[in-house]
Amino acid sequence: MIKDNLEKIRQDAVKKMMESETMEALNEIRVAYLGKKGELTNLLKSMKDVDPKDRPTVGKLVNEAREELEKHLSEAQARLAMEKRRLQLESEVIDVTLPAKKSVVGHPHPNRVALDEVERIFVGMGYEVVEGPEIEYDYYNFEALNIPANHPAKDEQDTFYITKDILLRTQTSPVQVRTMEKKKPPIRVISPGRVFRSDEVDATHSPSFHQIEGMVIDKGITFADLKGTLQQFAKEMFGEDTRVKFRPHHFPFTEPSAEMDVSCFKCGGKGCRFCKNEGWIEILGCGMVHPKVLRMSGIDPEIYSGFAFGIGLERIALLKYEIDDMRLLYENDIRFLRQF
Ligand code: 2U9
Repeated sequence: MIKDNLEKIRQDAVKKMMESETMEALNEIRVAYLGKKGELTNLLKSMKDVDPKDRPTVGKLVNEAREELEKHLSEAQARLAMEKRRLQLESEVIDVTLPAKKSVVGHPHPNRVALDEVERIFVGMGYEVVEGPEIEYDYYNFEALNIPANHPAKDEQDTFYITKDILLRTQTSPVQVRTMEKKKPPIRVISPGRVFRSDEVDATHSPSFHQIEGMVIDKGITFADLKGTLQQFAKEMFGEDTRVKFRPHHFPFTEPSAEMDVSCFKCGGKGCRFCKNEGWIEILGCGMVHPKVLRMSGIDPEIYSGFAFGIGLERIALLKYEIDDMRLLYENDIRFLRQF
């Protein structure tokens, strides 16, 4: 009787193991037949009903059945593991003949392209590129530059103040002031960077834009050095035939001060739509560093003199690449950027 039961259990278990399709199902079969409360264990418990003289034989048969089931179990486990691996490999198959996906790469911003060009020109003349903080003390942004307390630029409507003494720099000049405090002349630096002014956004204004300022301090520097340097810059930046013209101007930090125009690089100076028929395009402001500015930063104006200039980077980029709205420079639409 028990032998018949055993044979039936063995046959059923082997059949189920061979037919099992998942590891989970196989595990359930293992528990059902070989587990603590499984069929084979139950059968052993019923040994008490077997005639004692038959018990060794029956016990041996049960053990043999257990060994056989365990063998089938591990075979089924190996079969299912292989099947799982096969399905995984099948799903991960790569068709190496398919064309590769195009990776989306960015493009240098027109500001970056223009700045690279300006830096290349001045580094070529022996200038060092220096940078400084965008959050500045009122002292470095205004006072050290001879901008008095009642100057319109200091108005809260034009400058972003963080506290009474701390602000977002409105120009990169503080970098040159810090350079003068640290280094002895000769000094030849350009300082590109982001500046902030409380302006409404339109085609030519933004509350955050970029400047490149430059400064040279040494013994015997004159306005002729300023003119020669900026003329050479204009030629390299806008073409060998470019002419320059200086108009008197006023800045608190330079004396004398000027604005520099370049001959229109579209029409050569004859007058066109691009230069609004003027033949000239305003490019930068400049001047001889004010003696008070030199003295405040620890440089003796009786021994040294220097010139400085300031260029609006966006203005240069807009002109050079004939872009008519500054807002396009801040949208970072890759279709726009790719044109430059
Ligand atoms: C120090 C002394 C003098 C920097 C200068 C200008 C003239 C100038 C404008 C250009 C366009 C600002 O972005 S813009 O609106 N800048 O016209 N900047 S001279 O003079 C300095 C700088 C530092 C110590």
